Amino acid sequence: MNICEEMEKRRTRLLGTCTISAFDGMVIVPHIELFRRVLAIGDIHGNLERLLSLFHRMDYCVEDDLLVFLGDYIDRGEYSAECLQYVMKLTEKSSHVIALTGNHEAMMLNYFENHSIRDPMDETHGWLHSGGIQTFESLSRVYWQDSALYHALLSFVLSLNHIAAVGTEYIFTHAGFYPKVPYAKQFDAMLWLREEFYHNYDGEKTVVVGHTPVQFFHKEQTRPIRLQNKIIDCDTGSFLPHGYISCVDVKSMKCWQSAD
Ligand SMILES: [Mn+2]
Repeated sequence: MNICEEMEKRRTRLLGTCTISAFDGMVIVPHIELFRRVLAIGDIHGNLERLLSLFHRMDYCVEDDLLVFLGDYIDRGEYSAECLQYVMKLTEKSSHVIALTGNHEAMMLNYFENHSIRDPMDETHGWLHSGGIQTFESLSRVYWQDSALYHALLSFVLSLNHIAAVGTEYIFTHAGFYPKVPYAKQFDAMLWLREEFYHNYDGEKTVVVGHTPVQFFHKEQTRPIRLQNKIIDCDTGSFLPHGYISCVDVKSMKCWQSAD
């Protein structure tokens, strides 16, 4: 069974209910009619100031909105632990908040499989060269001040989901996916795909992703973009000097962004 069939099979089972179900990293939201907006937030990368600025502007309502974070909360920016904590708190308050994993969270978990926050940084690990140094420093501040919070943040990262099927129309994942491949065979694809996915995706559903700053498509681009083959890219370069963190309502295609 390919991933689309797996998601549809699980959605069919939930049709009589409004329950949002998460199993083994796959989230199913059976209906979207009940939500005023279906919001996606692109990459954050430790930029707490831009994250707070976005929330100040987007008029978020925990009862009426479905909110999906597309991953990459950490790395490059100085406030990675604080950004993780902000997203974790929102998921604790409501089941209408879905947090997906990005490749940066996966790299961080890979680091901590063999290293401890109490040891000096292992400069040879690739994560630290992808912006992980800032995250390591931000997490070690938390560790020495509040080790319970540190462990909660790590558990939260371990609990992040890979993909969400929302209603009949939408799929959310960090980077992309192969519609014809089984779910369990494409964890790396969901974290890392870029051009191959943008060029070849021809599925029926709209796919909402982050991962590649829109500035990569056009240098002057600053708002989320919708490609011709039903891909919406919400990553607006939160770590770039003139970048933003963006939120898109995929129902109306309205967009809110952090301040300049
Ligand atoms: Mn990414």
